[in-house]
Amino acid sequence: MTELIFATHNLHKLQEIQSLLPNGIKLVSLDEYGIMQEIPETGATLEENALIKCKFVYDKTGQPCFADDTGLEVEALDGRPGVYSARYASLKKNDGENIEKLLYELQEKPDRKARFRTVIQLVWDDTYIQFEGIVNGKIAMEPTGYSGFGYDPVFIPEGHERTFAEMELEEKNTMSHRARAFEKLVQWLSENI
Ligand code: ITT
Repeated sequence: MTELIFATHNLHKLQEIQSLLPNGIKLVSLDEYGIMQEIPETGATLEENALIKCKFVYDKTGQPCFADDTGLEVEALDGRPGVYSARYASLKKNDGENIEKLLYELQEKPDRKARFRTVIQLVWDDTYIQFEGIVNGKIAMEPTGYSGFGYDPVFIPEGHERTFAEMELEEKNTMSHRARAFEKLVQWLSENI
């Protein structure tokens, strides 16, 4: 059994990845290692933040681990909120306020194209490697649905009529940015360990 620490404090991310795990991989949470403090995200890109989070945990534990940094990139806002998605409206990391600000900024804009981008950083025996996952879509006119987290109530993936928040976790996992990045990680592990 391969044990991998997931360097996140976000229980929704943990739940999504948990349900994507193939046989033979066991996920270990930060709680199980007693790592409770918030990991500073001071990078200027998703790539930098994923590396910071992963390295923080690897330096403390020496165990194989990975981190996920995700951003919502909105075309009409030149890619914002992007790496600042969590603290878009304020330093408080409040999902409701972030959505409110996003809808306000898009009020006058006809182009509502957006994408979620996830960068997963893995460290395995001193090998550092990143995997990217992207899902294209658009921003809804108003929040709908109660599943998921973050910006899910306003994100409609391409080819669908419903937001991620109107989908069960299993359906989101068939197409999400996170699932696509994690799939690449699993593939890498199957070829390299
Ligand atoms: P960790 O750093 O502990 O992993 P976090 O919640 O701070 O957790 P991020 O910095 O990656 O994670 O998240 C950036 C923002 O994007 C934050 O507001 C999330 O709620 C949002 N987000 C991330 N993944 C999402 C998803 O799958 N659906 C909707 N919103 C998401």
